[in-house]
Formats: sequence, structure tokens, C-alpha cells
Amino acid sequence: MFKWLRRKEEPAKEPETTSQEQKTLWGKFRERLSRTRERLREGLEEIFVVERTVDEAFFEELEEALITADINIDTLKALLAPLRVKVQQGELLKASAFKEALKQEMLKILSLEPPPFPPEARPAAIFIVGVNGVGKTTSIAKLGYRLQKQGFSVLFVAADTFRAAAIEQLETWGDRLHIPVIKQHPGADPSSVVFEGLKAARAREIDVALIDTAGRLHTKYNLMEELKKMARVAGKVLPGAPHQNLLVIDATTGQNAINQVKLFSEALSISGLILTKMDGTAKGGIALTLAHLFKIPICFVGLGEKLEDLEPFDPQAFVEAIIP
Ligand SMILES: Nc1nc2c(ncn2[C@@H]2O[C@H](COP(=O)(O)OP(=O)(O)OP(=O)(O)O)[C@@H](O)[C@H]2O)c(=O)[nH]1
Ligand SMILES: [Mg+2]
Repeated sequence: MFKWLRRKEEPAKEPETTSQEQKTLWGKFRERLSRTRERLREGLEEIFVVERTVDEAFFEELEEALITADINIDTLKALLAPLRVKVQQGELLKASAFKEALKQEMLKILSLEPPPFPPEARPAAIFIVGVNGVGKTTSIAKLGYRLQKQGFSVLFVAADTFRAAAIEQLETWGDRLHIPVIKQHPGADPSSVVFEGLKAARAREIDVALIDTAGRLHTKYNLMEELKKMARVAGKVLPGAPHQNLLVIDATTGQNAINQVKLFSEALSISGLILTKMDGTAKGGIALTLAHLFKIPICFVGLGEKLEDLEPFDPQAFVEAIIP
């Protein structure tokens, strides 16, 4: 309780405090999405010639470009249907007007309010889940760094016991950030690590516990059952835990991301997505696809391998970045 009071008196250390800084961050976001821009541009720049008339050929070219950018066919239909109606009614007949309307439709799909981060509970327990190699551990480090800058105390829980290297990787980040890491030996029961980790978080009056989980087990069935068990155990230590389950998706995986969201949603209630490796994709449309198909908000995007390369998702900046 007192920690809250103390924290409130501290100056906000959030990087995005002034509008000037905000602009720079947006600029960085756009710059990092440059490949997405270029790739889409190849198609879109020609399509959106200012005075071009919106006709059937225009729609065909646009659809092709958007599908190439990883926008799923159902999402594409939902996106374009209201625009087609307007065109039939004699509106949006020029590419320039159409482009602005398209951006608005994209924003409608993307405007899902992410849950507050960190969640209010103290300690707050956050599970970071996803298939192997998507960037879970790196995202935990980035989130830990971010939370620390905001004045929160953080603890890492090494519940990915599948590989020794996974525990070491989290410890390395913990050392670097001076964030304690609760771990057991490789091969230990992940639920037992969660149990110990959250007990430690409570005893040490930690604000946020970030729980690293395995991306693979011997079978998918086991992985999902294991996650459910871990969540149940978390709830036994802290009421209402896990307070958030964030699913990490590698933005370069394309349409396979749909299966991953389905799979993890069956095991846990997914509060939000972290889309990583946005800096490494020439596409980016998967953000729209997942928001449309699952109505799960995108909370953060990963734009590089460094600690500061994680930003809250900004739908406006995203849309401006993908549409020239
Ligand atoms: N370019 C780029 N690389 C990233 C990003 N996020 C993670 N990576 C890299 O992706 C690789 C895998 O990241 P990890 O954090 O180890 O992924 P993981 O999901 O924990 O993997 P497992 O523990 O094996 O399941 C590492 O080389 C990271 O540096 C990102 O936003 N951009
Ligand atoms: Mg990992």
C-alpha cells in the first residue's frame, strides 16, 4: 500500500511524456516498419495514384497487395465491404478519398482497448506464452526494463524449465537489469516454479511478476495442459492470478499465427498480444488479421532485439506506416 503512495510521488519516468518525444517515438516506429512500408508500397503506391478512379481493376490490385502483406482473406473482405458499398453509392470514387477511408476502416479493426499494464493487483502475475522462438524471454526482459523505468519493482519467474539455456538466458537479463529471478533446476515442474516464484513475489512485496514459459514440450497437448496447471497454481498463491496472459506472436510467421492464437486461447484466456520482430517483416498485415479474427488487443510490438525496442502498439502510427 505504502509502495503505491511512494510511487505516486515519484516523477513519471515514462519515456513518452512530451508531445515532442512522442513524435520521435512515432518516427522511430515508422522507420522501423520501413520494410513493411516498402513492400506494401511496391503495390500500393501505384494503386493510390491521386486521381485514379476506383473501379474493379483498382479493387483487384488492392486486394492482391493487401493479401501479400499477410492480411487474411476474411479480414480483407470485412475491411473492403463497407468501402465497396460507398463506392457503389457514388462516394470514394477517387483513390485519394478511398485511401483515407481505408485507413479509417483499418483503425476501426485495430481500436481494441488494451488492458492496463501492469494490471492493478499487487503482486500482479503475468504469464508470457507463445510457441518456441517467438521472443518470449526477450519480451520479458523488455517489459521488465519498461516497468522498472516506470518505478515498479519486478521479479522474473523462470518457468520454462524445458532447457537449461532458457533459465540461463532469463538469469542473464535479470543480472543486467538487477531483477531477481526465481528458478529451479532444468526439467523441474514448471508449476512448482510458478508456486515458488509467486510466493517470493508476495513475500518481497514485488509489484509485477513476469513468468517465462516454455514454447515447447514433447507434445502440444502437454504444453497446453501444463499451462492450465500453471495458471491454476498461480491462482492458489495469488487471488485472481494470472492477472494477464500475454501471447507472443512473431510477426514474420504469417498466417500460421492464426493457429497459434487459437491453440493458446483454448488453454488460457489471452488478455493481449505482443507482436515481435515487426522490424524484420516486410508485411505487418498479421496485426490487422489477428485483431479482426480474435478481437484480442495488441498490447506491445517488438521492433528489435534491444531492451528499449518494445513499444505499446499505436494503431494510428501503424496504419500510417503501412499505407503510403
Ligand atoms: N529483430 C527482432 N528480434 C527479436 C525480437 N524479439 C525477439 N527477438 C529475437 O528472437 C530470438 C528468440 O527470442 P527469445 O526471446 O529467446 O524467444 P523465446 O520465445 O523465449 O524462445 P524459446 O525460449 O526457445 O521458446 C532472439 O534472437 C531474440 O533476440 C524483435 O522484436 N525483433
Ligand atoms: Mg525463452
